[in-house]
Amino acid sequence: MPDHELVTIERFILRQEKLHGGATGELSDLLYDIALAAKVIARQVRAAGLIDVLGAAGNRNVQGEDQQKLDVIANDAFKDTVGNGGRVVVMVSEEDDGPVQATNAEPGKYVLLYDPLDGSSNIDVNVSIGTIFSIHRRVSSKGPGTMEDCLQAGRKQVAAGYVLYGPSTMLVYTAGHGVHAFTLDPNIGEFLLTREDLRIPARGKYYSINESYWTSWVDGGYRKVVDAFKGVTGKGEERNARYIGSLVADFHRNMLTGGVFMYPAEAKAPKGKLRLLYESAPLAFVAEQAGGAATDGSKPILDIVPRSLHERSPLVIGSKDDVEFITRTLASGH
Ligand code: AHM
Ligand code: MG
Repeated sequence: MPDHELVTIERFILRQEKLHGGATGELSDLLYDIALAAKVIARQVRAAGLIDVLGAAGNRNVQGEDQQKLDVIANDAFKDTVGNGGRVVVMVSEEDDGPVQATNAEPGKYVLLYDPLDGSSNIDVNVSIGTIFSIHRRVSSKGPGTMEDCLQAGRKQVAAGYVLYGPSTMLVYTAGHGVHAFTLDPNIGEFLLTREDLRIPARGKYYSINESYWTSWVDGGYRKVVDAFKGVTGKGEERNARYIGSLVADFHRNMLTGGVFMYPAEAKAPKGKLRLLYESAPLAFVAEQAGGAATDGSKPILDIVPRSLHERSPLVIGSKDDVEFITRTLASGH
């Protein structure tokens, strides 16, 4: 791409479709719809301190209207854009108990699984938050989407990505041909290509883990890992620490600088905290496409076959060498 060429996400997706062939354009349309939802959410997030979107849902504002929490607003933005865009048959959201069927008379062939606004503890304190999305092809042949459509292994994803609402809004996605990043230019309202074929460094600069769970990690091997990263073991594995507590922000930083994020099982969350279908699996697809790796501690995240919509899994994700080091350390006993 010449230095001065401005490539919008629409143009880029169209080019990718031509390059990789066989596409009907439906996936491209779905990705545009997701980009539109991201713009709607970004607009709300930007105004979060100004309008009554902060705080708990269920309150009434002075006009007597129901106030909505930002994550409810974000979920609705997806339903309004993607839910009736004609490309999906069914959607699964962190915010909804069960699957939500598309509202079109003729639904599309894709399944969308998403976390509309992740990092809830950071929403009210003006710290970066994100959206995560995962796309599968439906496996049922007709009618409403089924549980079988929703419960597919991560390896079967056709596309996945995230949106980071930080100092600028970024959308990062893969459709199985590398990872590409776009930055929202708020003046023209377009996502512009800013990084093509993003690669995560093999060895990271940072490790990210909530160390306050140190005594309650179910697998004590994580204490060995963190000791190594702190230099306690003296084996040259020292890293710097960064933990925002916003998965998308922690993951994105590690993607750019190299690093590894861990959320192990702990006493109060025996399968970890993060949800497989719309948090761990999509980021695992992005990580692998960028040359990184993701595991639950013993097997690749993308190989796990989910049994329920909101299933959780431990997560170790990021730079390949670091994920391998952690897997080896966990396997070596302690
Ligand atoms: P959420 O889906 O309720 O927002 O929780 C997920 C978030 C992640 O963004 C983050 O990595 C994690 O929770 C932080 O959890 P903890 O505060 O236990 O470290
Ligand atoms: Mg979440």
